[in-house]
Amino acid sequence: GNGRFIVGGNWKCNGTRASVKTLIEELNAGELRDVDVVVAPPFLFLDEATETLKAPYEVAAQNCWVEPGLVDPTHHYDSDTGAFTGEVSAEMLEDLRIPWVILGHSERRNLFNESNEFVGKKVAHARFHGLSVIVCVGETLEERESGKTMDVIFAQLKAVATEIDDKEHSSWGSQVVIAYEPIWAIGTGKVATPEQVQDVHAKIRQWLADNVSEEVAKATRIQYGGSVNAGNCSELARLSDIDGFLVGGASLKGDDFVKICNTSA
Ligand code: G2H
Repeated sequence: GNGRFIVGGNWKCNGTRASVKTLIEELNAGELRDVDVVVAPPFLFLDEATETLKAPYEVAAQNCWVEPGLVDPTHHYDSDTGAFTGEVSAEMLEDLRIPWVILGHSERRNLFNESNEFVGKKVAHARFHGLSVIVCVGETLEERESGKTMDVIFAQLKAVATEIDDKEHSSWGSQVVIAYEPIWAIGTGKVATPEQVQDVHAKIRQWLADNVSEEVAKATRIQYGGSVNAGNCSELARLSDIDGFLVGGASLKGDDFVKICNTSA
């Protein structure tokens, strides 16, 4: 792996006041080794998580807004606040000192029709507001079976790379994490094989070397996401191009999540 192992807990649209309290207590009770951990509760619980989760846990939002028509998302100060009922802006996350945001999760892309271009603009705008980003990429089963996996992923990466200006590229390594999540492995219990994951991760890294820079390619951390659990994480963590996990279902169980976080140590 490259850089420090990083594990994200994507709670998705789960949690009650009571369950969140319990989960945060479980996480605080866990002993983390040498690892970065980013926990992403629904918006309503971000503030509570920020207040009560102890270091080294950091908090992420699961999404944030940017106006799709925005021409240059890196040079507009206040373009994402305003008449956008129901949305939460990158500026608000910055103001609340939420350090991370997950963008381009396949559930956003598929259920809410977020295009590659829109996700790219969101990433650039979030970076503009100083947020670190976990950007998700991945193919459907149909795309994999028709041999289009890397075309799909490269198009998703390109949309991000074109929106971020050159200056930002040097900070990709620490502040832009790529999560490879094959859609057919999400919440299905079907984990991609270690060979499949290593193959895609290595190709993502090569793409970064060819299209961004060698430096960024080396420094960028690439997570695997899709039915990761306490039982299958060790085998995956051994692969050379896996720098962490993005965990959904298993991040709702404190003990399991802490185990997954400590896989690499
Ligand atoms: C993939 C993952 C977390 P799960 O979406 O982003 O979820 O671990 O439940 O497959």
